[in-house]
Order: sequence, then structure tokens, then C-alpha cells
Amino acid sequence: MFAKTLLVAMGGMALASPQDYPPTTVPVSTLSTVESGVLPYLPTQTPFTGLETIEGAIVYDGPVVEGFTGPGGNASIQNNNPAATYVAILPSTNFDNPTGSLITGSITGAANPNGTGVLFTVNFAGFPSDTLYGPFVYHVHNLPVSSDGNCTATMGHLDPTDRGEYHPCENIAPETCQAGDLAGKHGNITGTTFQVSYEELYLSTTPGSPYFFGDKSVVIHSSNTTRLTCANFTPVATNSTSTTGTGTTGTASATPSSYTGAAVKGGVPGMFVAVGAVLGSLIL
Ligand SMILES: [Cu+2]
Repeated sequence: MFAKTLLVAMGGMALASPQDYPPTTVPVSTLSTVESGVLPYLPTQTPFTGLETIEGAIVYDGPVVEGFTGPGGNASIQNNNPAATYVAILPSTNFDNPTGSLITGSITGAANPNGTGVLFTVNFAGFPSDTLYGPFVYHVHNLPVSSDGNCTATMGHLDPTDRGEYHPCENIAPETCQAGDLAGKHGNITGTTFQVSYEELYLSTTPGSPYFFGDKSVVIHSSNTTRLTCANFTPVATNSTSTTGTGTTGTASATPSSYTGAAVKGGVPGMFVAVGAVLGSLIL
């Protein structure tokens, strides 16, 4: 409720520019894994100044800074990934989507047979107007979706190098991006259906690795950072040969198809559009 209230409130005010971010006059501090990707540096004041967040994410785009990394430096290429496949199947009810268009589909990540990186297959459908609500982006988030389907519970992006998301990811230098920023590295979602496959070098199928995605979640956002829908990655049976992302093989199961009482679910289409227009393109 707080996040949504903040979002609505911001629609009616001028957006101030961050003044001192990233901070240059204080020692860099690394946040915990759960919080990394929300704010890459500890704020020096409470409440934060010049830095707004919605649903745990920075909402202002900073400038592109070539080669910018967090205190953890570049992400490392993930070698020796064990054979494993994980799929996240979107639930039949979207978490917070007032657009009237149900987003469905799945994303599958399988260890590259050569052990380096992960091969992802994305099959999403049902996106509403890109003009009104896009561009849509998606990320691997730090925590699983809660049992009630609440996408906010997934916190920020998987970000083992604590890069943060104030400065946009440069897709020509994916090692500098947040490991979980799949849209930043491989492209935003375009069109009503979205099907793409790619090799992602900076995620791991090794449980316990800071780059491991198999126990985490995927979140799809609209342009104003709203978390439209989300799903947990779950393991696909190791004897399965399917990596097509159809979500019909193996032992994978979808997150609960229905839920009630999501804490920040709400909003109306008119408000959604108005706020989205004000906020413009944002980093989620
Ligand atoms: Cu996200």
C-alpha cells in the first residue's frame, strides 16, 4: 500500500534530480544480498534525499556511465555450471496489472552444455499496448514470490556485484550490468508476444553461487516500475530433454494460480496511465 501510495503521490509532483548519487564523499558500503539491487550504497541520511524508490527500486534514470560498476566490480563469467534446468511459469492471474491484458508464458534457463553460462528461452504473451504501458522489462529478482503471489516480496534484482540500477545497463558491456538484469542485457520486451533465446554468461546453475538463479524469481514490469506479474524458478526434472520453455515438461509447477489480499495490489487504469506518463522511462 505504501509503495502504491508513493507512486500515486509522485504523479502530481515535479521530479527532483538526484543531487549526490552515487555518493562521492562517504565510504562505499555494501548492502546485504537481499537489499542489493535496491540501493547499491548505504544512504547517508534517513530519509533519503534526492533519491526516490518504489517497491524497493530506484525510480530515476541516471545517465549512462561507460564502464560503471558497483563496489563488486564486473560480474564474472560463470563456468562449470552443472547440468540443470529451471523454469518460471507465469501464474494465471497477474499480480498488479490494470491494463486488461493478461500476461502469460514462461522463461526457461538451462546450463549451457559447455558449462559456461545459461541458455535462456523466453516465451511471454499477452502484453498490452507498448505505447501506453511499455517498454516492458524483466529481471531475475533476489527472492522468491511469496505464497500469496506478491511480487513485491521478491525485493530487488539479483545483483551480486552490488551495482545498483541508477545508471542504466550498457548491453555492450554486460559484465558491468546487474547479473539479473536480463532486459538490460538482452533487450526489452516488445510486441504483444515476446519470444527470444539467448546465452547469458553471468548467471549460474550452481546452488549457493551468488549468481545462482534457480531459487529466485522473474518479475515483469511496466514502464512505470509496476510489477505486473512474477513467478518463481523451479527445477525441471534432470532427465528432461526439453528446454523450449513451454512449461509443460518436467516437474516444474507454476506459482499459485490465484491469491487474495496482495498488499499493494490495486490502482485503476486511468491513474496507471497518468503516472506512467509523468514518470516516463524508469529503472525498476
Ligand atoms: Cu525487476
